[in-house]
Amino acid sequence: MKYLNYKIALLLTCLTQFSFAETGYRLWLRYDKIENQALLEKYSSQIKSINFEGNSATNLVAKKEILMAINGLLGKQVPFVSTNSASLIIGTPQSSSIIKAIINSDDLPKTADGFLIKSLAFNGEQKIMISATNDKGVLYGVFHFIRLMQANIPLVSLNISETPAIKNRILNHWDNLDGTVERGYAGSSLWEWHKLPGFTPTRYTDYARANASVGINGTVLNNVNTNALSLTVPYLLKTAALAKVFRPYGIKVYLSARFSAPIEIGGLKTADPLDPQVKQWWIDKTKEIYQYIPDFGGFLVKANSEGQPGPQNYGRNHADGANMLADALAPYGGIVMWRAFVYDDKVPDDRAKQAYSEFKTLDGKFKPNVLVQIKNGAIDFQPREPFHPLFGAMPATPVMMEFQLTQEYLGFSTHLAYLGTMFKEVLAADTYAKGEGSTVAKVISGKLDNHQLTAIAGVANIGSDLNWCGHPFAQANWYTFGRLAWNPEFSAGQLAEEWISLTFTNDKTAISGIKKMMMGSREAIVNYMTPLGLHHIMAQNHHYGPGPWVNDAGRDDWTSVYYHKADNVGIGFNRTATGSNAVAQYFPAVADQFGDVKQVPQKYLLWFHRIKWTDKLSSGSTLWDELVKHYYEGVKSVDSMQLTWVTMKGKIDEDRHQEVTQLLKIQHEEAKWWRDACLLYFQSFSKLPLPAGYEKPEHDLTYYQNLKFSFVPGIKN
Ligand code: BDP
Repeated sequence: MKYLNYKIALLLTCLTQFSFAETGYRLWLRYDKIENQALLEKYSSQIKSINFEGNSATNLVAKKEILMAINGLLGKQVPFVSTNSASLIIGTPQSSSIIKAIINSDDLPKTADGFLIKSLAFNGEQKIMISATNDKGVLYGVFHFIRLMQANIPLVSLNISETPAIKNRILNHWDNLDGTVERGYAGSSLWEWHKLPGFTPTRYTDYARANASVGINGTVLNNVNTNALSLTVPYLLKTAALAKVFRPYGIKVYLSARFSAPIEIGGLKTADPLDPQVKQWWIDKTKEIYQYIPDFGGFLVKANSEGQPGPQNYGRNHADGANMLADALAPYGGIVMWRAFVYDDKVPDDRAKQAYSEFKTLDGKFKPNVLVQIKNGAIDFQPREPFHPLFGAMPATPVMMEFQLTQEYLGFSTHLAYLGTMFKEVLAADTYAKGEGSTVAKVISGKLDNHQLTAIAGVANIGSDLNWCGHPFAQANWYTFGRLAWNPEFSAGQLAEEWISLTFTNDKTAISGIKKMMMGSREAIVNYMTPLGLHHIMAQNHHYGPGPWVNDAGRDDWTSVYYHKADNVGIGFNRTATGSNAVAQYFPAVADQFGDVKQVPQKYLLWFHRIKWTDKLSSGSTLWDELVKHYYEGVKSVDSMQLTWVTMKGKIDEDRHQEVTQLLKIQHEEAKWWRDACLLYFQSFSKLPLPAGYEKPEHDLTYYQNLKFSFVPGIKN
């Protein structure tokens, strides 16, 4: 008997441990029972029953979610009732007679997808109502309400009215049809093309839930370096199967379109956008797509960039190419997202200037359903870049933002990098396009130039890893991207807190410690990788680790020496009037600041200026000493993150605590690697010593230069 009891106890332990293992799979949608007893009782007394009328597919998934969340958070079954005695009432005035009776529909947000959560008294009873003008708005309201409960916010005097600032909030998957993910560090592609359309595992629904919960309403399924096969019928059927899973969650699918598809899969001799046969091919193809996917979102296009085909192959311009696709999509309400990430090795101009030079003159030439998709900075998702000069420079064209969530240049999924601070730095940047206050956020939300068509994209960091994003903290970037796409005015700190409380804990000290780590994390990376405006000094091709010495990469603008220009005198890219004059692409107030070595923010110094090693900076130190200081500070910040993380032991689950502990250790080693390799390399020009007090690099420069890596993720090896 004793033995049997022991066995049962062992089994129970195993079962509980297994079921409570925090793999990270649940993301921020963890609906564990609320620990704060007083709050639990309060919530339970406030939510005794739910009335949720309406039976659309979107209503059904919202019902499922609210039930799962409330039952989980309260640890008991809360019934759905059909009467107005319910304490939580959900729906639109169209779907719910009770909502219609208790709410003046003028009080609901007018913008589609907006919602209202309100405490009110009805028939002498206190109630909470979640309402909107459409079912998607209700779904967003439901997720918001769940978030309040997860974050343990008191449900009193609620009057939350929200509408999304940006209409199309889209993830860009750089997923290939063979299951690999370009610049993906979280396993392989989520899309099992081989098993589609027949097999649509729960994971696809969970992906849709996660997106909808933060307001993401679109997903581009395939890589911008695309394969025309995506547009063939077998693949359209697979795409349609995904679209079917995502549809109830308000998520549209889009595809990257290969410009030369009319040749590759259409049997035409040309892909010239002005050729009538080519135009007709796209019209027919688009019609076919809508037959399979009636709410298809549209096309994303990378053209004439890094070897991809495009209109310029035929002597046409980007507007010609985009407009041809726009015409094909227009009858169905589809959009074209035409990327501005173009640069040409045959153009001898500074790469940072090329997108602007190419697109500025096309302003006003695009059809109304075209958006120009612009990366946050003019080079390429570097740890820090000044905002792209095209923002504000194309007032007659809807322009959208492209952020990169996958950390191609920020330590892959090994380094803890909270990108909320980076997103905000760019969104809050002032373009001065129409005087002070013309922020990038205002440009992309259409407010500055009065555009109705608005969008924002994030290159996804999601893969088949059990925890979706590789690093437990990388999930925060998916979360924050969605939340900022909904409202760019949210602060990075507020969103970090929100994510921590939903993902890890509601313990106040733990939240503030983890938040501190997150808020400083991106700056730490900038410091140990590319301080003071340095950029593009990573290893070639796979981009893993430092490579400031890269000087032969097939084309100059793929080397590092092109960007830092270090020599015995100094370092930095002169982009002022005496150099490439890239500063002139900004509006005068910005150009004057960036172009003046005395006024330029130190974080952009070497982006715009060439400085002598021994020149004194505003801090009073020489450039060399300042550079050294930043590199060492970067590593020190990782030390502090590690110290803080130790204090989280016991405050959060052991599983993820251990994972992050291990990852921080690797990050620390890699931060030192970046620091030592870069400083030794730059020292070979400056010939200056490390100031006293700094620990010496572990190896010599040759050691770092000779490091070789195989099978680095994110590229085709
Ligand atoms: C670069 C990536 C490359 C992408 C390219 C793009 O290294 O893999 O294809 O951006 O955005 O950052 O098209």
